[in-house]
Amino acid sequence: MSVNWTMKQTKMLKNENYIRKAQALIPNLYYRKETPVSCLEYDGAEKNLTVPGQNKEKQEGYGKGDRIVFDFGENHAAYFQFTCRSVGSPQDAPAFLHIKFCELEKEIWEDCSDYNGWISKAWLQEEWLHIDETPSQINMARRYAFRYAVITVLDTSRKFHVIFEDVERTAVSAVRTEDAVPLPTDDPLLKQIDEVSVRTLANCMQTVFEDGPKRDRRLWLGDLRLQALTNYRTFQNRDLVKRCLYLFAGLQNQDGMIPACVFERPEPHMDDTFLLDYALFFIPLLVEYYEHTSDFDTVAELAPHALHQLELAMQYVNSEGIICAEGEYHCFIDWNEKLDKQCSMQAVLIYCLESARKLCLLIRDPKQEAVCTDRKEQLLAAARRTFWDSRQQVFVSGQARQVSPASQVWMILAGAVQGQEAAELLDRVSDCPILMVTPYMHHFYVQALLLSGERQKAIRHLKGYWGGMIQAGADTFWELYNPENPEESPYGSACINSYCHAWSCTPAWLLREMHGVSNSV
Ligand code: RAM
Repeated sequence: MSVNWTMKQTKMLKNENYIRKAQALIPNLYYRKETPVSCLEYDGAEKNLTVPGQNKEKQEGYGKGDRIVFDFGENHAAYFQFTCRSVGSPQDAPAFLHIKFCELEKEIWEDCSDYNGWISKAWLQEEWLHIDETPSQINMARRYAFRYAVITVLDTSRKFHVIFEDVERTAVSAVRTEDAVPLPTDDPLLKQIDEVSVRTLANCMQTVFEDGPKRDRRLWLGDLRLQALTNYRTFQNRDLVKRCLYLFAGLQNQDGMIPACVFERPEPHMDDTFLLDYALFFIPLLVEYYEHTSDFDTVAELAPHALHQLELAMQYVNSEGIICAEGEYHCFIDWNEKLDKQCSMQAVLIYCLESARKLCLLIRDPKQEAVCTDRKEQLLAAARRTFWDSRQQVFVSGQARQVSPASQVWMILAGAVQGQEAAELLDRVSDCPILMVTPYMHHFYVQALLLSGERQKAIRHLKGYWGGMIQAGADTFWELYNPENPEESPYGSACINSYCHAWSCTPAWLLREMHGVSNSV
């Protein structure tokens, strides 16, 4: 599979006033020096890390083919630095090193040299270094996401070997995990899931809410919404959300559509990627921002842009009341390539019409509010007519009338079915082969369970799915997790997957909500 969401001939309309407001909110970052909790060796053949002999580390040093793993104990967005010294005869050649940064232990053994997926291999976290003089203090310029730094000595010479000293990393984030509002639970697994969620979010909070510190390291709208919601309950950093709101509102295409993602540097600019569901999520994002901050001025200023996303989407609603933007705009929903998204997209539109209705109430526009209510009813009725399969008692999607959990989840979130009926609907697709593969989609599944009154099942799912990642070695949650296929990747290889991905941080929000932790900022 290869995905192309690029829109040709896109012009950027930049609102300098909004961008100025966004730039005034660039946060100061926290930097923390950390040293490895252990230094280990392995020979490459065996997946076995061993403690190096005292001699080797200090006197003999490391030569061609040696590999050393510095384990920092936890995955973090960080800069890496060390001193390289030589031992033996005078250094008569450069020391040649390969350095690889791994979020998970399994990546230490992974050979990604033949990676040929559709996302750039430049995201692979590795560097080749020539060190001409020793001792040399090496400060690696790029920021990485890693728990393990793996140094392979590609060559020294017959005359000298190298040793590594003062190995440390400088972890960086806009927040400190210790400042997160605590979760009052005695359940050890939920505590652990929460800790990992909070760490995941903290790593993704940089000068914007990044999707992942390994990749793509930028602000995506769908990810932002879930991060913002989790942030209100944990770090309560209102300004970072506000900054991101202004970045999106300040960078639109010629039709006023908000892009799926934006870049910060060298100057804020938009990507020419547009996703209809993401653009629509600007509406609930803004309403939720108000609900958690009471910042009316920002909401009033940005509301017209939010409501405009609705107008853009409504253009694609056909005479039967069904959204058909295919060929014009894509929508995301989940990374399962087999998923038919038509039904989910209709539900997202209905869901966002409800948010738009709330927004109109907030800005005291009763006329618009009534329009939203009418449209919502029409689209709901059309959805029931078109997608409800009364024989199977499920929502189906597309020409092939595909049954998927995603379609049911989104229809429940859109309010098409409620209570016991919704709970039974979710039960009916529990064995469906069209799996949800991202924590992003699993999050909405948990929300649908909660909305259907299935609290116990929601907790069970949190424990099973997010707990499953922990069992598989996660200390931050992943971009993608399919328990049935651990190597699943939308990009052609798991080498490029991100193992600290913000949209998977939501248990920290859901659990606080379930435990009644307040949400004011
Ligand atoms: C991925 C990003 C991001 C997601 C988009 C749709 O490449 O990492 O998390 O929002 O795709």
